[in-house]
Amino acid sequence: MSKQPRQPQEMATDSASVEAITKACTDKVDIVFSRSDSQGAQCKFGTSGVCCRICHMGPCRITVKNPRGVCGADADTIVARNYLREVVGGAAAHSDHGRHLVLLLKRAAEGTVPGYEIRDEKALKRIARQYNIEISGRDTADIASELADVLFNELTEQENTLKTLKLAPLKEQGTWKSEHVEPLGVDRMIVESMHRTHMGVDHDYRSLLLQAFRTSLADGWGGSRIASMVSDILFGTPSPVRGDANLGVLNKDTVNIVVHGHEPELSEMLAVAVAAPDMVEYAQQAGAQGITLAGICCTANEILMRHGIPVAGNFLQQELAVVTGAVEMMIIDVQCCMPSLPDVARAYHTEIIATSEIARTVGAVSCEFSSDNALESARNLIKRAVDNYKNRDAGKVYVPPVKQPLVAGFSVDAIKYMLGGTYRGSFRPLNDAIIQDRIKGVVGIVGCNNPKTRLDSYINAVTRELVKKNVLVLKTGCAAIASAKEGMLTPEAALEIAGPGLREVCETVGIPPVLHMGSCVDNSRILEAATEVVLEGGLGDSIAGIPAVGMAPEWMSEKAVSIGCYFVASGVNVILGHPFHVSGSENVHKFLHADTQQLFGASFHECFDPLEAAEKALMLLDEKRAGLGIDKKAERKLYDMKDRRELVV
Ligand code: SF4
Ligand code: MSK
Repeated sequence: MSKQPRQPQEMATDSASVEAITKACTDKVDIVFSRSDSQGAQCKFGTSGVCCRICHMGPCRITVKNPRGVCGADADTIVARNYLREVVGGAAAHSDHGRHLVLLLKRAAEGTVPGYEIRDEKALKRIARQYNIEISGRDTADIASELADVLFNELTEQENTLKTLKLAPLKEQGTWKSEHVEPLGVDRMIVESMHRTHMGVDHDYRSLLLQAFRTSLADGWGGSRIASMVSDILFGTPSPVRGDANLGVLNKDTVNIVVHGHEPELSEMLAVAVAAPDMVEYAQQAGAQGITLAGICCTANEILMRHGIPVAGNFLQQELAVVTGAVEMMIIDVQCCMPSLPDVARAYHTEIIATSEIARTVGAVSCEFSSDNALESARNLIKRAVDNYKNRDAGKVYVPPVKQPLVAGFSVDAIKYMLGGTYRGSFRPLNDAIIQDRIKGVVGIVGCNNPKTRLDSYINAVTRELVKKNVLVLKTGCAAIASAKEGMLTPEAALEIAGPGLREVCETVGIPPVLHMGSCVDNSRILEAATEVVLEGGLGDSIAGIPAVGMAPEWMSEKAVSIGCYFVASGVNVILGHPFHVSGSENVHKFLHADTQQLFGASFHECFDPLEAAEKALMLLDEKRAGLGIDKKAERKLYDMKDRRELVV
């Protein structure tokens, strides 16, 4: 049974998306929102997690009448197994992304990939030191090569725990050891989890769920952290940069190229190549005013943070960018690229180019990208896009004139610098502001869009509410783009609604109250920031103790499940805007939403309304503040000489 189709205004919040959805209807193009509506009510066995198709005695579905599958597995086992496999999918995606970057680092160090180099030597040395790599008297390539070997080993290590875990506070490291969730090499964890979920292996839901947290730690403190670190070394550590966001960044008078996906390897080269005078001239000869390069999803975040390249939109806007009729080429690589793109593109002149050897899409042109001749590949793609300009049908072009300015690029290094200055970069002002209750705490709002929710509505409502209540908000992924489109990433706009304490701090140090920290793998930067807060002192000795909350309002991907798990395992409570597929097992639900408090000091929480979520986040922050004894306003006491003598120092 189909759901009642929604009107465009019920599908999206921003006017650019509403206009583009309306255009898609006029152009008779099937897009994600219409497909979601026509899917109808979703299968209850799937949404509750009790459908098992792990072996061919099944598929089996658990019901009150049939509480066990053919092999005897009950709902607890089946739900936990399915959940662990979701974490595996997410951890694998992030970590394979990290692997490609480490391979590139190794080849850059060897000098075999022209165009790629170590752009951030300072980051290389800082990170090498963290792994006890000798740096004095050695040249950059030598250090980079050894670091690449160490990081390869983090992926493949068979017997020892990840070295990268050492970047976490000691208390968290101790927790992971005592709860037996310290991960070994990332690949080993992923393979072991697949083995444990094979028919007839691990049947204890607790054991399966602990393995889910262990695998997720291999992602957050392993694969993802490695991806962020190596990106910084190769492409530069992000620092605040201005940009624009929403479909209006596409220019009807230029050739438009949109990059979409996750890996920055090619998009970095495109960012360089697109500015070359001969490329611009080539476009002008074709009758265009120039070339516009823009991004979608996390590729957008990567090149925004390092080059200020504009963002055309987040996850649910990928098809809408094509629907403008003004895109000559969309270049896709891995993760979050919808297989529908070539179908949508057929209604216009857009070429969909798939560049990853592991990600083919029927109907897309496969142009495998090789880092051996990256700049040349990038230039060839740009020329191809320009050549396609003549095929544009002016009658089908409509670019909604909507975009918002933004500031992005808040790596931990950049935040430290903004807070403490060049010579004494530190988190001290932030810690002090939290202790003095000018800032209530920090909330990381991350993750995707999901057509079940009106695009960006939950993300933006909860962000506004938290900023009003003096909460500093850290953002990544498509949630960051949602704020960008709403104008909440400009210091001016957001400060207007910020609570007085937060506003005072932000104005003093010159940061906006909503900080764009990067792409999906950059959620590891949020953990890095939390670690800095702990190391700075005055707020306890563990991430689990600090007033910090994670939130995934409109999430959809397996990566979000893994991210949620490594946040919880790192001591950060996580609020979900819609539930996991685990309601078919009370035990699994309870383990994830309550029992982990005993293990990690944090758990998952479900809030389906954004204002309720904001309230819950404030309550969780207050609980942590009470745990630290900073919940009461310190009374100011004037000491006389007698008091001073009695002070024990
Ligand atoms: Fe059914 Fe067990 Fe096979 Fe799953 S593993 S499909 S529950 S028989
Ligand atoms: S792109 S995983 S939709 S955040 Fe990283 Fe956006 Fe989610 Fe993909």
